Amino acid sequence: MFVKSAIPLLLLPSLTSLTLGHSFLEKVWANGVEYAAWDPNAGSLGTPYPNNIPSWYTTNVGGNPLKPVKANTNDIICALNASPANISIPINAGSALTVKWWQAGIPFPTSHWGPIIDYIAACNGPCSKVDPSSLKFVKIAQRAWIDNSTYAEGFWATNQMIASNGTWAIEIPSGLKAGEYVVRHELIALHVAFEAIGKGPYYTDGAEFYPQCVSIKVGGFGTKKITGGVGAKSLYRGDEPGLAINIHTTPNHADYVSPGPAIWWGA
Ligand SMILES: [Cu+2]
Repeated sequence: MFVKSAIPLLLLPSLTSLTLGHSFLEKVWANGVEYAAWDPNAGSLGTPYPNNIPSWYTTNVGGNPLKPVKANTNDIICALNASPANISIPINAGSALTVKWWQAGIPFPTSHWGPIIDYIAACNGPCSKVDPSSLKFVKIAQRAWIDNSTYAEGFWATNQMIASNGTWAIEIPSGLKAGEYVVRHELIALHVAFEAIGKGPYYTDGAEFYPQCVSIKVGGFGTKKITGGVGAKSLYRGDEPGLAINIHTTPNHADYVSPGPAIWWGA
């Protein structure tokens, strides 16, 4: 009994540092304008959600991951207890929405090898009023394994984002029809993805999902309309080949297949 109660105390320092090592968006850039992003840590200390931030509200203190068990819950849409941003920032179709991940002095842990995937969904009206579970997402970009350098697991998109000081550029599809959209930008960490091997869908452990949403407003005269998207709760099960995988056996993952749907025709 005494031994058992001592274990959580011994684990506490390492769990605390892991929590601080996860991440969320610090800044966003669109059409040359810099915006602050929502800081859930400040929120937990009483800072109210501002009215001039394009990244969605969440209560995800510490920027913690979602596990496969959450892949069919509302939290997978735009992070824990997310609700829409109050503003949608102007951006030209065909230009980049750039985001920056940052928490506690680093972008993200280098040990969290994995893909970076971007989705977009039409709000069909103001994104500030949208019901998150009504959003139908299409995939507009994905980058996963890059080469066999640097680590025993190879060099992945998350490593590239870290090497770029936490920044990542998301190209908004050229010719996209004018309107408001939610960009769902996501890191997936695979360092413990092996835990889900052979466990079936929505297992408690396995790959880690870090979704972040940003509301944008596209102008112009584009004609590409989003059709055929899926709700975020239908993107992943956790037992796909790209999510139930041991990445520690080789630095060569040239055969890696990113999870989720195919890239949208209009991207
Ligand atoms: Cu982690």
